[in-house]
Amino acid sequence: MAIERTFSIVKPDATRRNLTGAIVAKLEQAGLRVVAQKRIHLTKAQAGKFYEVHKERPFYDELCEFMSSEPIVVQVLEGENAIAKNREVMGATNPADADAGTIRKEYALSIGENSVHGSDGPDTAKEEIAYFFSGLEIVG
Ligand code: DAT
Ligand code: MG
Repeated sequence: MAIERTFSIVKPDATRRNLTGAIVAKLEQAGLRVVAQKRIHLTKAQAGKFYEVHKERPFYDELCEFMSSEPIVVQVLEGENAIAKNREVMGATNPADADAGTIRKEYALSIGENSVHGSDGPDTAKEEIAYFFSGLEIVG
């Protein structure tokens, strides 16, 4: 398996509780390298564009409100099989279903306030990285 890059977010519920370092530690322990990282505060419109794929879902408005409520930390992660590995360390969307030891099992507050985002495939990883980072900001 080749070295891959994926896109990750430490969400507002986690930045608010000072969990950025704890989450990065779990990502690093899983063999993922942080090759770009910055703290930003999205507008609701920017969050809406990022989550556009979910715009017909009943939770879309609440999701965009939440993601723009407080600062987030956006990251590019690199490693072997990085997309699947990151999804594994994150755990299931609903923390009630997440495996022990995953980020969401340990830190998520609810299905909505679930501490982290991770790209779900190679195409979305590429798009999401390009939405937040320029090539010069990614240092592998
Ligand atoms: P994931 O973040 O695991 O890729 P997703 O892409 O299906 O999950 O959904 C994006 C985000 O939307 C998710 O992290 C939290 C929110 N969400 C998903 N399902 C929800 C629901 N049933 N109620 C409230 N928020 C939900
Ligand atoms: Mg998703």
